[in-house]
Amino acid sequence: MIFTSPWGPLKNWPKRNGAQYMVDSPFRESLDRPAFIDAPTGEVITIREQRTAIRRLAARFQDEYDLKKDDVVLLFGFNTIHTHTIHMATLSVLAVVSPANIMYNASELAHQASVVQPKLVIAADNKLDIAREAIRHAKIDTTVVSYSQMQNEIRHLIHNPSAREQAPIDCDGTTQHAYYCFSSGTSGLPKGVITTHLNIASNIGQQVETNSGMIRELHVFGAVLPMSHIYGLNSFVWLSQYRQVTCVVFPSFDFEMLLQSIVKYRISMLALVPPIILLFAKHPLVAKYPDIKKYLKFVKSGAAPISSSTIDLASSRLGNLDITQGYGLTETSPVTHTTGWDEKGYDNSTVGWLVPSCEARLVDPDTGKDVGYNERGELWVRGPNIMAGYLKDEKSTKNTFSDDGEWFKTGDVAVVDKSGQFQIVDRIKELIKSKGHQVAPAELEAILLSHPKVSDAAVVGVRDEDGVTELPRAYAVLHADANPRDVLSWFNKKVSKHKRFWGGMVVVDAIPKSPSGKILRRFLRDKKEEPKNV
Ligand code: 4UV
Repeated sequence: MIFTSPWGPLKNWPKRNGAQYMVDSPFRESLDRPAFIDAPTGEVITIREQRTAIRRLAARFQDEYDLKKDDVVLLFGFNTIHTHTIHMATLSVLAVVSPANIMYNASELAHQASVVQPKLVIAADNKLDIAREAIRHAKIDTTVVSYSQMQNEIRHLIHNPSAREQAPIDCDGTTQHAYYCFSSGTSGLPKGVITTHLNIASNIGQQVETNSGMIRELHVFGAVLPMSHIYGLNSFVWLSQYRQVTCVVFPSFDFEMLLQSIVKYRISMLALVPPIILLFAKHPLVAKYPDIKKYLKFVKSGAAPISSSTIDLASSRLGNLDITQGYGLTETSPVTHTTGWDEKGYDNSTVGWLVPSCEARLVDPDTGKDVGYNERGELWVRGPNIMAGYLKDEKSTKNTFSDDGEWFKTGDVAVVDKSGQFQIVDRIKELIKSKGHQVAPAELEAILLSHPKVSDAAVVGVRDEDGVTELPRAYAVLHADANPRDVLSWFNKKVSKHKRFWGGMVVVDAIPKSPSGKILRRFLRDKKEEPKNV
């Protein structure tokens, strides 16, 4: 049974350069409106300045950095008011943006760099050492520049009328690569997701054509989430600018600065992840800023499951504003489900309806047969926003699509009710979501197993006390003379902070496996007794 969007098909399939799609936005706010404001300093770039900067930076990328079609720019930075300019200038010249998680250490970044082979790396000033070490590890010959240098170049270009300008080069957006974000998909190590110009631009259209409250009103967006992850990338780099709303940028997460900034900049729309919604629900600081209720109108939660009770609690503390859920994956560019144009009948325990031109099936993973309304099945989707595949990884690409190549298998289990609203009820893939960040168990297991005193290991996600995030937990079989604490501190030095075993490390005699040798993750995840942590 194929489920379809209540909004029908997408009216406009943007098949050209995505940077041109942005310029052609039908929204016509004043060009003097701030496009981005830096929350800590108040620095502004207007829509007009940004448009000029994109054309001039595109030319500079060609002339000074020799960027050509299909070259890759690896971005290893915090959110800035110029991130959008860098993305659009790169896409304008048909080069590809590969954004990396700013929390990565050198070996994690080296993995991404060795897959995408960047021609240019732009790294945050305090991350240049990590970027250079990663490039050495990956044995790549590339140019590394700092964000402050790039930002100074952009500021200079805005005020240099003699600078050459390059408009977005026309291309076939259905095949031209735009992004390589990294996702572990259903299993294994993080892989480069090929997002085409059509994928990302159509996903903006798919949201705009639902005309949800988020888009209908002229909001001020708060960009708290990293623009290096598909959720922040889509919401702030793309949707906010297509809608021509002002976007207030937070280089890193600081809850009090967020609360202050909601009042200072009159932020009305926030796209968040469940642990931040929980702060709004429970943190005492919220009471210190009663005016946030005046400004905040719309909050979205996505990237991980959240309970209705947490949503309701946060909503009531914020003057009963709308908190809705969105759902998506890096591989789906990302939004496949959202709320409606007036949110009538919307149930906040669901992720809403399919977006235009996105179709779904629910398939019983055991029998391979489709299920109907109110039955659990793995969510399969298709539409213009589904990735072209994993970069240089045909096997993983093949495994993640149905045998006929038509349907993308999300690895999530969903239920749909008669109104067409989907609820995400389980995850059958290995992936752990820790505070909205992806953690790939296979990656952590491989690191643990490289310790000479670890003979077997499995990593699963466990829920934290508040139930708003998962934490990685290891089960390890150790040699008799191993000291578990030493193993753990050795491991912690090898991974970025969000991948540490915050859910503990449990020493066991054996890892439960299927006859074919697959780790029985569900058995470990469902273990009820509290294990003895190291
Ligand atoms: O690949 P990824 O890290 O991608 C994301 C994207 C989340 C977005 C993006 C845009 C939105 O507008 C939005 O509302 C949400 O997280 O991880 C994909 C996996 O995260 C889980 C699910 O297991 C996906 O396969 N996930 C994402 N959203 C939800 C979720 C949700 N609302 N409820 C439950 N799980």
